Amino acid sequence: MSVAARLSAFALLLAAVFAAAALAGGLVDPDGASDATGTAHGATATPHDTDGTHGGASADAHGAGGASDAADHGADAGADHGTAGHADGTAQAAAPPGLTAEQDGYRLVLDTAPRTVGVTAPLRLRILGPDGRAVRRFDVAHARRLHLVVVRRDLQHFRHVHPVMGTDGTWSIRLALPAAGTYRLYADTTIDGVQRTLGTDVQLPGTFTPRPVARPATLADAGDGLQVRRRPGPAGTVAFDVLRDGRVVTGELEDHLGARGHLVTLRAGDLAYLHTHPAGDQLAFGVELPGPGTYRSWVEFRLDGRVHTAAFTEVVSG
Ligand SMILES: [Cu+2]
Repeated sequence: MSVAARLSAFALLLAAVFAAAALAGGLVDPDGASDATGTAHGATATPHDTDGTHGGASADAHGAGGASDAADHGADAGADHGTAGHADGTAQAAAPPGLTAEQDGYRLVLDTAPRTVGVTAPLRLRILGPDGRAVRRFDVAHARRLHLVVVRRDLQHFRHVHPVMGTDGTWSIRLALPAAGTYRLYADTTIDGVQRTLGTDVQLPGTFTPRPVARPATLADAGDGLQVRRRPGPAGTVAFDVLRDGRVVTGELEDHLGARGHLVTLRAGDLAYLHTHPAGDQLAFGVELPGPGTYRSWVEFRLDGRVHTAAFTEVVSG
C-alpha cells in the first residue's frame, strides 16, 4: 500500500469513527453536511430594530411581549441581504449553531453584563478572531453587523437587540434583564461571508423560578391587539398569519431588516439556535429542526412601523 493509499484509508476510517460518534451522540444533521443550504443554519438574520434611545447610545433594543426597556421602533437602515451559509466547506456540520462560545477560531468574549434584576446596565462583548484580536470588520447581514439574541435558559424573556460597535471592536448596548436566572446570549455574526452564532451565558443573581415551556398552540399573542396563527405552509414550510380582530393582515406586512420576517428557534435543554428567514413575501419559513425535542420559536415581523413578536412551541417526538 502506498503512503497515499494508506493515508486515505486512514482518513476513511477516521470519517467512519466520527460518523459513528456523531450518531451515538444523536447530533447528526438530518441532511448530513447541510450547513451550506443556508436555510436554517446558514441564514442570518436579524431583527429588531429600534433605534435605541438608551442613554444616548444608538443601540437598538426590542423586547418580546413588551418587556423591552427603551424599545422604540425606528426606521430600518438600508437592508442588505447577506444570507451567507456556512460555506467554509469543513465537515463540522453536525452541531447546530449557538452551542459554543468559540467556532473556527472565532471566540465570543463577554466583558460586561447586567448584574441586577430590572436595572438597565451596559452589556459589552467582543468577537476575537483567530489572531486573538477583536474583529472589527463584520458583514452586514439583514441590515445589521451583529444580532444579539438574549433569552433566559427556561426560554422566557426573549430579546433581540442590536449593539453598536466601538472603534476597538467592542460591541455595547444597555439593557435590563427582567428576572433572575441564567440567560443565554447569542452573537449572530457574518465575517468574510461566513455566518457564525457564538453563545455564552449570563447569570443574574436572585430568586429564580423557572417556568415551563408553554404548551404547543396554533395561536399566539403579538401585542397591540394582534395575534399570530401558525399553520402548515407551502412545500413543507411553517407559515404564520397575522390577525387583527380575527382578520388576516399578512399582505400589509412591512419589511423588517431586509426580510418579511424573522424566525428564531431554540431547542429546550441545550438551547441550540436556528435563525430562519422567509424565502418569499409571506411569513413562511423552511425550518429544519435538528432532531427530536421541544422547540420554542419567536416569529418577528413589522406592522404599522412597529416590530411585533409572537412565540410558539413545537414538540418533535423521537
Ligand atoms: Cu438582529
